[in-house]
Amino acid sequence: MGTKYWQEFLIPYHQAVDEIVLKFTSLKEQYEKIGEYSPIESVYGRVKSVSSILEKIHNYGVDIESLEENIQDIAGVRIMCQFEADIYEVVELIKKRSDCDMEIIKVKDYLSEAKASGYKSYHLIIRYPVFSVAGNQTILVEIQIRTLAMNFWSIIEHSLNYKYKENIPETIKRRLVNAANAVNEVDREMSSIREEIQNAQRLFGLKSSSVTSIIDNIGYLYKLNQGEKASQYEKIFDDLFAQEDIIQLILLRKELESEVNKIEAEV
Ligand code: 0O2
Repeated sequence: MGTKYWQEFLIPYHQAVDEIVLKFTSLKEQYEKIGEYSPIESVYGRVKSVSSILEKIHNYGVDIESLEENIQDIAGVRIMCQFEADIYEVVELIKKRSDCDMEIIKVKDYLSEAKASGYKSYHLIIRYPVFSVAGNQTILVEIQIRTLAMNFWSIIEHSLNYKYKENIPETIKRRLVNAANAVNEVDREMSSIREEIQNAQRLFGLKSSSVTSIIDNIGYLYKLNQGEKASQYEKIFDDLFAQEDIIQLILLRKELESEVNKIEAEV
């Protein structure tokens, strides 16, 4: 099978990965827009290289005719979360669209039970519809969901696998398991202060959106020839911003919004 075969074969896989990455990234942005905490921290996607596919065909004795059903991670999407609890929220988000575009056909839970290597992650194999130049078809996509800390460990461990071709020396294996335990400890510790961290993140998000709204509305007041009012608000804003008084900034935002609404109604 030549280059052209593989290029054409992989078209729907590239499309699926691009679409799914976009869908999850846009969900993350929507959470941010409405000032809610997002269980999705970042999203990454890749299509398996032809060389890795051939390696798998060789290692597992996969029949080329059944390639699409038997190699289930040709299209792969990885979702990173800040906290372990977020992983389950992301799984729920995917379950909700099971009748729509992401039908879950297999669950591999390496969270409740890590692999012997120390690897932790939650995997879902989904069936995803693709409409490409090749026509309409459904393909399998592997979604890996893990915390940032688990991702850090697994990227390094994976790169060692490349170096040692799965013959990682025992001493390094043991140290990797120790490192995996340390990573779990970090996740546990972070989870125990999850609420405080999330409150701080929410407050920071509110501050940022309030400042944007205040500055926009002061500019708008100038445009509406309300220069005196605008400069009064500007002064109040400068003082509150210097004092880092987030609560008063949020109240100022509300006051300015209703002031602008009132003036617009009068015009
Ligand atoms: P790549 O480069 O990410 O594509 P399979 O591994 O698909 O033959 P299996 O073992 O049933 O079959 O699937 P599993 O265990 O769910 O593994 C699928 C993917 O999970 C792997 O893909 C890795 O990305 C990741 N993974 C699984 N175990 C480990 C591990 O011990 N360490 C790390 N770092 N990642 C792991 P590939 O094809 O190995 O690699």
